[in-house]
Amino acid sequence: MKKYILHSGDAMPALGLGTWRAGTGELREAVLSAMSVGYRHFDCAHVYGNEAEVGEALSLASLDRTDLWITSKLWNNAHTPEAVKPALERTLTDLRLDYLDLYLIHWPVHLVPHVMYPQKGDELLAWDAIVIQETWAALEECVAQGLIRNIGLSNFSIPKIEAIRASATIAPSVSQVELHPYMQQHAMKQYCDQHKMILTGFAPLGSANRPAHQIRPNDPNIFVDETMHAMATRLGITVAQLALSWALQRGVSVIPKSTNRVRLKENFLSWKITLSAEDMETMAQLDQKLRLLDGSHWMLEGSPYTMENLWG
Ligand code: NDP
Ligand code: 1BO
Repeated sequence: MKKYILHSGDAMPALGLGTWRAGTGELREAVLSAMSVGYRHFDCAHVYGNEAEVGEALSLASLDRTDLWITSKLWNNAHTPEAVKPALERTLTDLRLDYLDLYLIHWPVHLVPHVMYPQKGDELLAWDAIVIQETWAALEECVAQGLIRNIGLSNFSIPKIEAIRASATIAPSVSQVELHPYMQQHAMKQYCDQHKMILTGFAPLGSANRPAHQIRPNDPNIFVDETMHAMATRLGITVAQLALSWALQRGVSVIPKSTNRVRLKENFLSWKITLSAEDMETMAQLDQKLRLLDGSHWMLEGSPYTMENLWG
């Protein structure tokens, strides 16, 4: 498997398994299947509510810890500096690990402590209510204590990453953002290359299983895209493999979710596919700069978050 080298010198497998919205009871088997197929990178998060299932599967594997790459994410209700280490320890306990390879701040959104999913606007705190640089410093302290090897950001815009970099002792090593043929993230890729950060694309297949309230009637779907379908057929690969190999060939890390053994293997094999320059160019033409997961669920009535201040 192709690997990307982070600031620390650690090597992250380019393709990993996503775990969001994997059904209860099916993720343990999916992680075991994935490991048998060759996956070594797993993308987790406390808010997914299934880290214990991942941990159970990891504990059953006969792989060295150093052969695995485990990412998790700090949830939005634990951004105060004193909340960071307890949140990390909970994740480590659930995953049955001594350390994480990578820990990301999940969203640039603060929630009132103990609120997992806000139901009303006053359960969200304004962005300046917590100094995110202090959250970052608490993560750096966890690195110093050997609980995390690398730290990064998820759903952070370039100006928000810059604000962290300005005072960081340990620079962010990964930016995880939505990335698929309709949301290609060229500016973020250029920024990451400039700062030797790794860009990880979430929802690389278009997140068909995202919550219903996040699906708009006219949202495009890579699986019914005529251009992609024709190209995949000509190349003798699947549309999923086309989307994943296109991202990998751009130097992006991808974390497709599947709990189906056949699709797990199909996705994994994408790293062996090479597309021609012409096919890469055709894929580039599909960009719509379209967020399928646009964060509108943070914009409840009375919430301090807007599209402009979330993504700007
Ligand atoms: P994906 O783009 O990975 O799509 C997953 C969906 O595609 C599932 O319904 C899956 O079904 C289906 N699928 C998987 N492989 C194939 C295939 N080969 N052919 C057809 N269908 C397929 O969406 P996600 O939203 O899950 O994103 C991937 C991961 O990124 C998440 O699981 C999570 O780890 C991370 N993420 C991070 C976010 C963040 O805020 N940082 C936000 C969103 C995601 P099935 O399982 O049945 O195969
Ligand atoms: C709200 C959680 C999005 C998936 O990471």
